[in-house]
Amino acid sequence: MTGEREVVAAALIRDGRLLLAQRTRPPELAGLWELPGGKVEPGETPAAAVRRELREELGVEVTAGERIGADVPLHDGLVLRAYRAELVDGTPQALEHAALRWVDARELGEIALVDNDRGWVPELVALLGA
Ligand code: DCP
Repeated sequence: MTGEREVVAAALIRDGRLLLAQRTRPPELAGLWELPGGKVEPGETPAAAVRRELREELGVEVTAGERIGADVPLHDGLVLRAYRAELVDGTPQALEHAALRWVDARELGEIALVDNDRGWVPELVALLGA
């Protein structure tokens, strides 16, 4: 029993742009943009969860890198953590999201992110080299 279950979110950056995905659910989050990810399964490492979630949601192969930003406590004992990710193979597709966008630092500051991801913006802007 660990008590705390992790949700991973991936900061996939290419050519100075960050990949954002537009949620379809639940209704209160639909239309908002997030770093793609999801719950770590029992017995799974966070890095493996990043790889699995991006395979499922975007149809791409990635490697998971270092953590960025602060932990975000969620409901029900979940904690949300962001990790860098590098694209290894494929082109991201919105398999489970409404749409995808590659945003630069300026666009990241203007887009409607889910509240939970907003605290990471300063670190993300720094990674985008703005
Ligand atoms: N979440 C978030 N920001 C992200 C990714 C996730 O705030 N960048 C939140 C939304 C949910 C929780 O984390 O409250 C779990 O995310 P998902 O619903 O996307 O994860 P799963 O698809 O793994 O969960 P399930 O299928 O159980 O709904």
